[in-house]
Amino acid sequence: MIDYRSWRHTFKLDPDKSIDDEALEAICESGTDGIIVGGTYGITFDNTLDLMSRIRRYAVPAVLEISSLDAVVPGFDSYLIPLVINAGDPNWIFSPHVSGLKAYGSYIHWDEIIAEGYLIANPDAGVAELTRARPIEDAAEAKAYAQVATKICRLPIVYVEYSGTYGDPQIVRACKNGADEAHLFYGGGIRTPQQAAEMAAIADTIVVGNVIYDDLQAALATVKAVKG
Ligand code: 1GP
Repeated sequence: MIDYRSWRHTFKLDPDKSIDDEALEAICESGTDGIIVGGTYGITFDNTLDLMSRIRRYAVPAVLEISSLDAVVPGFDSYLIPLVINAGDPNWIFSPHVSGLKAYGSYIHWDEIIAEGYLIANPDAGVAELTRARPIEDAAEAKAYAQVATKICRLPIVYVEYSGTYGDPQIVRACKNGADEAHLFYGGGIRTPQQAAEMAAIADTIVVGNVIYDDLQAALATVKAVKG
């Protein structure tokens, strides 16, 4: 299993978005701790396999965050399995997991599987629409969600997902308090070194996504901001 607890910075690459070889090399050789492959829409076996094989030219650890049962590609170092803890559509809590285990259960290497309590904090994100995520009322509620994930469900990771917009540090801090010893990922809207440093001071690991495709140099600058 990958040592995600030592990760401070990751890039998230979306199989549905194109990235040329030069940009991919810069991302993989940037000094980031790991690459997460994942996305919400348009994820297929073929585009996931293609991206994985291109990332595999580099030594950086690569994990797949599974969002579609049609796109479970062997060959990653580990597999992140999200449980959407504020999903308004209950089918998003366990149904896909049951289907996945029925289909692939006998092939699973359990030491490669890492479950994450996924808290969707940006109501405008595609994944919020897909899962009909319940809005988070305030910091106390955010902390309670993190406690549900880590104290009740005993999940090792809480992932605060603000995908597409920069989050509220108070909400992220409340999640960190609730998560206690569990590991906190933060992702969403990081575009500058200052934002990277601010969220990395609260969360254990930050995830940088969209800016890779809009402004590669800005994306690369977030690594140094976190890892020095
Ligand atoms: C998305 O949390 C990641 O799943 C990163 O968010 O794309 O907004 O950087 P951004």
